[in-house]
This record gives sequence, structure tokens and C-alpha cells, in this order.
Amino acid sequence: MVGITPLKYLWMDGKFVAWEDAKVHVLTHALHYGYAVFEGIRCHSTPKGPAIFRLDEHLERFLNSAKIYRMNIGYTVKQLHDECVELVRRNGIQDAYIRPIAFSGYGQMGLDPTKCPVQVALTLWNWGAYLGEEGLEKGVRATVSSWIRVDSRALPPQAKCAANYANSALAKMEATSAGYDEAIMLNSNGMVAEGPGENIFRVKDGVVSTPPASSGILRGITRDTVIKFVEDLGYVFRRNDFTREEIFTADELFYTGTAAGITPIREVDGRLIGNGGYPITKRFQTLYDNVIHGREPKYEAWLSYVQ
Ligand code: PPE
Repeated sequence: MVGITPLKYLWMDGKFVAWEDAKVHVLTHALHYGYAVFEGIRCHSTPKGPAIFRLDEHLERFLNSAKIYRMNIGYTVKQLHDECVELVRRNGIQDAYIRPIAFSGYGQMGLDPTKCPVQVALTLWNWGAYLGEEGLEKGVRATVSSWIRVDSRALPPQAKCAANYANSALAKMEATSAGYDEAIMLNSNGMVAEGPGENIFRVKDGVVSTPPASSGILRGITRDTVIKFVEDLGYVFRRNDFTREEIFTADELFYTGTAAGITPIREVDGRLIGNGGYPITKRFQTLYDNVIHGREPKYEAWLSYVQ
């Protein structure tokens, strides 16, 4: 198993601490009840030094997740923005996956989290290709999960809450233990929702589509980025629901996510998607790679430079 390689500093409750000192007590409330909201953000090398991609959009989603859960983070987007930039700078790295997290801390057990202090941490580590380098290049093999995606009447999927990821973990383990790379989850209406940690897109006859927020998904920032690309590159875009059989018959399918980037799906439950090629996905992948690495001036407003 590949472990996390320690870096120098993390940020906890308002200050930078040495990597090995970023600890919590075993009676931390969130560890028992899943009451934590988090983000996943990437920082990449560019010709002007490291740059964090769509930092403020991620931090806004972070504060919104907290709001849904009545959690008071106590920091503004601007404050968290500056601390994230400083975190990357202090660690002296170019490429990083940044994981802000806010959670019910140590103090009181029992279900009501409002009795606990809220702890906030900004963490980071090196994270390579989420579904493997080969997956990025050749596409991954997916399976439709027997687990349905959390329903908004049970857990709000638009809040990036740790508890939602128990549902994701069940789907992920089911897929990988059956020999697939990743799961595709349907919602409680039987329509396609998303992956355990990615949004999903379908290409059919030149039309690019993705399920709407009302299908019970996390409103992904990479999803939003791709929607912009679809429009800028002149493809037809539709935000619409699709069924399981419509994924089998797609010309191209791909996952999007901060961790996953844009990853083609080559096969679903033993069916080759299209003819196995993915020319349109490839165009988005190439553009995305150029944008996050600061090689596309048109999209530079999405970058927060560290130096
Ligand atoms: N849906 C889910 C359920 C999800 O977790 C993610 C991100 C997305 C869609 C895509 O959102 P965005 O990153 O804003 O484009 N999943 C994060 C965590 C993955 C993990 O395993 O941890 C991520 O990609 O950072």
C-alpha cells in the first residue's frame, strides 16, 4: 500500500503546525458521527510557479457545506484563501492536493454537534492520478453499483460531508472487489447520478450532457469547468438525466473531479463504450491540462498563484 509522504507543515485552528503535530483526540465527535465537511483542491506547477485551481469556488462550496450543517467555520473565504496559498508556499511544493476540513471536535459526545467546538484544518499531500495514469490515458472500466447514491431527503449530496463518503466507499469497494476500476451510482429514481468521487458526462452524436443538480449529485467544480469548455469549443450542451441503458449506448463517457481530473470510461459492465475511442473527451482533457498548468491565458482568472 502506498502511504502518504509527510510534508513539512499543516494548518490547524488558526496556525501552522509541524506535519506530525496535526493530531486529534480519539473522542473527536466527527470521528464517531461523520459530522465533517471538506474540500478537495489541486495546486499545479505553471510557468509562473505553483497555482491553485479555482480556489475561491472551492472555499465558497466549503462554507456552503458548513452552512447546510449549521456549522460555524469562523473564517471567511479571503482568510482561508490566504492561508491555503501560504500553506503551499511554506511546504515549498509545486503540485499538491489541498484538503480543507471542518469538523465537530473534542468536548462532548452524543448526537447534537452544536455542543462541540468546531475545528478547522487545511491539509495537503501529493496525490497522483486518482484512477491511475493508465486510466487517464486509456480509460477505466466501470460498473453500475447496486448501492444507490445518497438521496437528498436523507443526506444532502450538495454538501461535501464526510458522512456521504460511507455511501461512496460501499460503491467503490463493490466495484474494485469485482475487478472494476470505479462505480457509477444511480439515484433513488434509477437515473444516473455520479461516481463515488466524480461527476459523469455522456457524449452522444456530438451532444455533451451531464445530470442536473436535481439528480442528487455534488455540484462539481470540474463539472462546471467542463461545461464552460463545452460551450467555448462549440459543442451542444444539455443538462439532463440519463438512464443506465443510455450510458451503455453512449459514444463517449467520462468522469470529472478534482482528484480524477477528466478520466475517460472505456467500458461499463462488459460493454465497450462507443468504439473505444474518445476524441471529444480527449479535447477536454488536453484543454484542462493546459488550463491548470497556466498555459491558457484565457482561463488564467481561475488560477491563484502562490509566489
Ligand atoms: N461527486 C462527488 C461525490 C465527489 O466526491 C467529487 C469530488 C465530485 C463529484 C467532483 O467534484 P469537483 O472535485 O468539485 O469537480 N471528490 C473529491 C474527493 C475524492 C476522494 O476520494 O477523496 C475530489 O475529487 O477532490
